[in-house]
Amino acid sequence: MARKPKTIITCAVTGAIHTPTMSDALPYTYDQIAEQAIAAAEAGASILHLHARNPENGAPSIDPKDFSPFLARIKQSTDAVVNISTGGSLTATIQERINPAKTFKPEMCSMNMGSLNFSFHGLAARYKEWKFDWEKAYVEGSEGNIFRNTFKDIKEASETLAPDAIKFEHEIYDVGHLYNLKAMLDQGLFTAPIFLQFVMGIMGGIGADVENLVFMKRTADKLFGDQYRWSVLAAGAAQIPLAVTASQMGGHVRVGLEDSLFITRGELAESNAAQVAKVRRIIEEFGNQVASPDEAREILALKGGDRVNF
Ligand code: KMH
Ligand code: ZN
Repeated sequence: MARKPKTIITCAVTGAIHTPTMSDALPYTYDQIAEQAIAAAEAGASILHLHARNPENGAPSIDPKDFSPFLARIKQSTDAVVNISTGGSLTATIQERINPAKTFKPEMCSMNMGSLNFSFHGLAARYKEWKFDWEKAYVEGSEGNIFRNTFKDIKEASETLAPDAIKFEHEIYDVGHLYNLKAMLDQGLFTAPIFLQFVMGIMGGIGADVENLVFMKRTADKLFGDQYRWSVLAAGAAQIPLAVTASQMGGHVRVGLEDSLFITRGELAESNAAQVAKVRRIIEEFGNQVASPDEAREILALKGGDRVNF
């Protein structure tokens, strides 16, 4: 019998959705981001999806100077693949958003495959007191946000980053984004194997349930045949259940405090590593093996950790 392919765990360490008030575990200083990323890698994450934050107040940052300190530490302490977000702001231009990836030339970066309403304003009602001034308006203001990723934006991003051989984590928030990706793949903008991240449960995107996942996967099979690898991230309480389902369907998984602050329904996770350890334990109990960073490099055809600029 053929061996089951290994499962890649990505850990998205801090993101730009949650705010410091929502969990004491959410890392935002350079040291906290580095320490939690390294611990997540030690727990079994072979890819680290990284955003930066202002180290004083935890506000999301896309300034390369807020990436440098933790990138250097992560590189010294782990062999994990670094994936830098190009979606760290719902209001900045595409050139501003890709600046960190252009600067540091990581092995991977995110690539958001369509424009959508992207809102988490519903979280605001849960908190009466906020740790920092910016948080309440930021969370409430997402009700009016359009996350802009036009065809032109995506083309500009991929053409700017192409000379650096960065593999994209294509963020697919709904089924139409698969068709966007297909059209752009056919134009020669991306290199196979492409890596799809099915993003489920964001307000503005597809809901997080198994039927939707099967539909997305079937559509991807139809469009991309054997030219793609895939993973699932589900927001909030669906995170670990849908990750386990994905792993049983032959997909890879993404966890991390970027997309869910919880370890189980109603209980905050104490760290990113705790979520990685939990999903790893379950998927191994169900018969899968977790990919090492070098195995992830092979599965996704990455350029190698020695060809980055940090
Ligand atoms: N937090 C995800 C829902 C990006 O960084 O480019 C979206 C995301 C986008 O990870
Ligand atoms: Zn992200």
